[in-house]
Amino acid sequence: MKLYSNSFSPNARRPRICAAELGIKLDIVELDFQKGDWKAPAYLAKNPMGKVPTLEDDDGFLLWESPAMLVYLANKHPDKGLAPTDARGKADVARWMFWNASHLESGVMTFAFEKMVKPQFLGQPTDEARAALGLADWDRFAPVLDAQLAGKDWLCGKFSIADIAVGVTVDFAAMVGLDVAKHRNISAWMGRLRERASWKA
Ligand SMILES: N[C@@H](CCC(=O)N[C@@H](CS)C(=O)NCC(=O)O)C(=O)O
Repeated sequence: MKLYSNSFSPNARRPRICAAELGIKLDIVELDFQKGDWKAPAYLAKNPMGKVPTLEDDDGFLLWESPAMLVYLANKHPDKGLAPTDARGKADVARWMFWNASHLESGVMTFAFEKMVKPQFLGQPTDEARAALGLADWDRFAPVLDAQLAGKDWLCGKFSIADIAVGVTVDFAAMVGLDVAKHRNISAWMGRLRERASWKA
């Protein structure tokens, strides 16, 4: 199975961590942003968004959107128990993955784009008003996650793809300077995630 990826991409970390949890070997195809690999016609034919990651299974099945990859990989290996099989368990995991993509990650990415990507990679100035919107989203949504994690080791009862989906976002939030440490339950949970062999790999 191939993963078109970039080593700086937080989104690409999701399928990489999940594959490591499942013992799947991924052939990583590193795309060079500077060379425009992501916008080349051959790549756009695999992923019309021109983004990473893209997963390509051995029979040519193509998938983009990292949370969908988590669902695909976990469902290919149901014996590993990374995704629940009952209706409520599935809905709970889906809830946190959709919540992350539409709320928490959206704010983190806005902040990261303004504070890191624009100045460091694009040579453009930060739009402080947009960065403040990202920060406001973080300040609004991180407490929801912190409350969910009170008294729990994992987001949805046992370790699942929801922890991978949301944990990658929180790791990235910390990297771009958002205050993760003040949220004690999130910090403890991130400590548990970072101890996993898949996370370290
Ligand atoms: N929702 C997508 C987001 C993918 C994404 O935005 N990837 C970034 C790298 S982390 C990218 O390729 N950016 C290049 C661009 O937007 O042109 C996913 O979860 O896979």
